[in-house]
Amino acid sequence: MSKDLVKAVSEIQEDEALRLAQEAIEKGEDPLNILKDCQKAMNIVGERYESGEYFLPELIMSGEILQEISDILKPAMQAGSSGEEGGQRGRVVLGTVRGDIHDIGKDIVGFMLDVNGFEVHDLGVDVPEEKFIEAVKEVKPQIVALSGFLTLAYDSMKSTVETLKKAGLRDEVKIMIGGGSQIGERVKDYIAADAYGINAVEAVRLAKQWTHD
Ligand code: B12
Repeated sequence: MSKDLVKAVSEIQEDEALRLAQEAIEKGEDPLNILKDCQKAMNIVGERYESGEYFLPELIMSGEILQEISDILKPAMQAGSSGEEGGQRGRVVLGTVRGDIHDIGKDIVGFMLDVNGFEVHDLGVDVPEEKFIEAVKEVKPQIVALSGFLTLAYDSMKSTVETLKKAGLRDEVKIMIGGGSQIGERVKDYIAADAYGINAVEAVRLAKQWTHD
């Protein structure tokens, strides 16, 4: 779709990126398509960071731009949602796992679940295993959603699932994982989660599938 938006975000042109996102929303573009462009741009930023062309400041700035774009997109995402409110569909405990502080993707997942009728308990970032256990005991969710972008997050996800198992809570919940682009069937099996989701739309689809009567 918008090559311009991909270029503006990936080249860290904040004003231009925000202007293009706003313009696209005003033209009635699907916010999820705009998010896809942002994902492409973030992959480019990631590649440039890996190759040494970009450094930490660019990574930070790109994150800030994306945060601002997702704020622009939220009203339109809400308008396109099921309209259910108040956690009628079920409860979700969500968090970015221990050692990982990436939260933009997690926040979009939390927002989308919320506007689709789920009660979302967001534990934040760098969440230790014990905090997930406490929340599961307290909230009694049907679903635990683990987010992580770093490769090392997979081990934290695995030990979170193991800790739930030890606490006798594993069979009380369905567990979904998501975040980094490498997440797939193999990672899901390694972690012993129930499913992985590539994006927030998939997170909502899985959550609905697991909670419908
Ligand atoms: C922005 C960014 C940052 C920002 C994060 C800001 C923030 N508030 O989140 C900052 C600058 C803080 C950062 C820090 C670091 N980062 Co960083 N970062 C990125 C970058 C460029 C974009 C990530 C992002 O936000 N994408 C935008 C989201 C919205 O897009 P999305 O992934 O499509 O989102 C969907 C899915 O994630 C999914 N989803 C997310 N969670 C969940 C959960 C469930 C249950 C489900 C179903 C779905 C789901 O739904 C989302 C919405 O549709 C990526 C590169 C990349 N290609 O992703 C690197 C990247 C993830 N970072 C990387 C690295 C190395 C780091 C640092 C170690 C750098 C450093 N030397 O300090 C630190 C780590 C700090 C830590 N302990 O976590 C590497 C990781 C490499 C690896 N394999 O481990 C990457 C891949 C860059 C690279 N190619 O080298 N980073």
